[in-house]
Amino acid sequence: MKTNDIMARLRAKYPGESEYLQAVQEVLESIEEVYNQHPEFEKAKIVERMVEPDRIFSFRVTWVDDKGEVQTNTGYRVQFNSAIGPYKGGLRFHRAVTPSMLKFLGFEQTFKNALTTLPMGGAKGGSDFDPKGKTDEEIMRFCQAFMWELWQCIGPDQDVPAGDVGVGGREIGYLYGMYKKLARQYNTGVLTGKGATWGGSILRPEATGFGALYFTQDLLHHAGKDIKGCKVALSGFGNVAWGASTKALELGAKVVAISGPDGVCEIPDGITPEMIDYMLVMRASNRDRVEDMATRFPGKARFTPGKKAWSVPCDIALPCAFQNELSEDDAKELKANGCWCCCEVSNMGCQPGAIHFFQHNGILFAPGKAVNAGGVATSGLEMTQNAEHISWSGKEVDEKLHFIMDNIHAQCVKFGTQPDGSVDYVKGANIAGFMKVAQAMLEQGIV
Ligand code: 2IT
Repeated sequence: MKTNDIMARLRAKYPGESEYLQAVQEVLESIEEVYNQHPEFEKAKIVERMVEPDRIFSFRVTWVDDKGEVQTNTGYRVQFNSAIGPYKGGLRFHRAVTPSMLKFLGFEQTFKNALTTLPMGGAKGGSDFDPKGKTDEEIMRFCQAFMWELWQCIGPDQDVPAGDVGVGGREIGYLYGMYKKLARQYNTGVLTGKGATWGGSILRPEATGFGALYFTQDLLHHAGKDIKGCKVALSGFGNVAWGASTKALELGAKVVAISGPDGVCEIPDGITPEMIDYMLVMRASNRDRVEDMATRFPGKARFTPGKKAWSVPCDIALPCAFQNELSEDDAKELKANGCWCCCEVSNMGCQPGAIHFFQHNGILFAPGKAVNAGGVATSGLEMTQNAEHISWSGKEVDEKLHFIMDNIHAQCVKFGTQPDGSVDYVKGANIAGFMKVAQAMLEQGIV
């Protein structure tokens, strides 16, 4: 297998699918050497099969807004790979959603889910629906119309969607309500991220952020460092940023910046629990503005329009928002301001130039598919609870989540340790995830 040849073919076949091509290239570069030591992979054309989604559903979603006007969006579900379990992955509602974006996310999800050690294949879905400025009623009608098309593609042992950007507990509720009506079954295992009183797992909302901080702690310990007293800059103010801030505070770190599409809020004395709670209000408002934090907490949070979180001096950077949100220039600015660690919490949050810069300038870096896997891992735990018709306590879920994150860190160390003793977490995560999926595909024959 030669990465360059495969990439040339994919570029010709899928021109313009930049996010998808970027994600594939990163994985292929990481695994090429190991892959070529396995002639049985080459014979079964594992890579050629793995980079193509199993199937993509695309559908029209028509709904009526509050003014009575008819609106049409496009919905998708990319079922990427089912070698190690039923399709599993979130739904993203965002104006910029394209098939390329969902293909990259489904591809990443396949390896991430393998890292969790739970039996889940990879998928992603969503719509170019823009939640910004929408009312609660509009969100509900859109979710209902979306599920009307999606419901026959999913099922507890077939494909289990969850949340992602623009899809949280509220949206999962509306989606589930409509699913139940159409399927005429109380099939809780069909979606994860449900409310705690109707089949949801305790701690699923916190899990991505908590897991990311457990992983960060492991990475720091491995490097002989401690998170206590560290200054953390993070992007976003949604579900992931909320969970990450909560755990960062609990572990004794200080969150000095959060950000949004409108700019950055600098918080010199560190974020408080009250401010963390307010993130939930900001998310539910659909205003998509981080400036609201500074308006609500004048004197504590200082808003600067047009700036990113990466302009604020910190020890640890945690991208928690969107793909490619941290550029090479941002990486250089972070370093110049004293940052020495970046754990990617968003999927593919760092541009390739930024990762290259971190890795060649002594900055500890770990990729999203390892760092953020606690979210989908806890979705897997939700599926188990649903299948058994039971509900675990927060303590039980947290212990399992922590164990899974420690295990993912250990897999990265196992497959990513370099001759000089340092750990290449990108390589480690990609090889560990790839080997598991590849082996399963091999054992299941040419399908
Ligand atoms: O990117 C992700 O891992 C998620 N959005 C969570 C997916 C899930 O099925 O919980």
